[in-house]
Amino acid sequence: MNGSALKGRVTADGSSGYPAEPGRYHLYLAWSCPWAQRTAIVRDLKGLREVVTLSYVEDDLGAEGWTFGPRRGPDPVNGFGRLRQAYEATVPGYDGPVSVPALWDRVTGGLVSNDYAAITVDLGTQFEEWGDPEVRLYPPELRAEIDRLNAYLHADLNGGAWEVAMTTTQKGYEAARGRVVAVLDRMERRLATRRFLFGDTITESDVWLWPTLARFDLLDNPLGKISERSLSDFPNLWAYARDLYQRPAFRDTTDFGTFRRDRSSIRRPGPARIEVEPVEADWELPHGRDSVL
Ligand SMILES: N[C@@H](CCC(=O)N[C@@H](CS)C(=O)NCC(=O)O)C(=O)O
Repeated sequence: MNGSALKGRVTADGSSGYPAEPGRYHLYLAWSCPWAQRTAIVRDLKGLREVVTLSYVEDDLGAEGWTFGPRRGPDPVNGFGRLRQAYEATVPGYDGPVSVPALWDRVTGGLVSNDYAAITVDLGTQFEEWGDPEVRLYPPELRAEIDRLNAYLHADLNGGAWEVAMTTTQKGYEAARGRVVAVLDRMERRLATRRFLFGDTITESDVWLWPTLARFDLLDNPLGKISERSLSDFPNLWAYARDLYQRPAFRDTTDFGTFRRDRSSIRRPGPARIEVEPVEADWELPHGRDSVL
């Protein structure tokens, strides 16, 4: 799952060759993809809807890879039929992985990056001239801690949930699901006394955690058979997840329908797994988190 081939960076001063500018960059995303969603959330939280455009590929990854089509609309920038064409326009003869998110540059006529971690940081920090300066997703004084927490979340929760589905041994299954549940328990405790992971404002870490929480009951848990507990069995985490969902940046970038589809064929056989069915939750319930600081 790892291995972003395109590593360009957008910078406020343009020193990287890709200066931050309004109307110049475009995000190619897929509704189902949690890493892609992170970039859409950051764009929205920073108030960059008018500055960086975005569009979505079709929901299903088919034999041709990601394609543009009737449900999610055409490619509004290049009119490509397949996302692969954007990669080929960037690197002639490109034969590596074609993934979302991918950031397109209208000026050079190629992709800047398909590295979701770099894209969220650049959107969150390099567009200050146009974005909302009050929104500090990656404040310098917290960067080391945010990076540490994000690495942990990514390995044990985001990637961990995937490992549970992919493991073929009983031992691997028990170990992998234990790691996922340990993250949920830890975050549950952390959020007892803090509204967001780093206190009273949303940071990059919340943007990393949330897409997996949003997919837990409908996708990751029924797919990997991770835990008998659903998200609502972690009361702080569940209220926190709703607190975020009830903001446009999270709500407008989420389509629960794309998480609901049956992906059980992906799961590897081998381990005897617990029974877990998809759970429909009410994301509109009041979250009651205003008093948590
Ligand atoms: N580029 C990222 C990956 C982002 C990613 O995994 N995107 C998935 C969707 S969530 C994708 O586009 N996969 C395409 C494929 O598997 O062919 C990485 O290197 O880790």
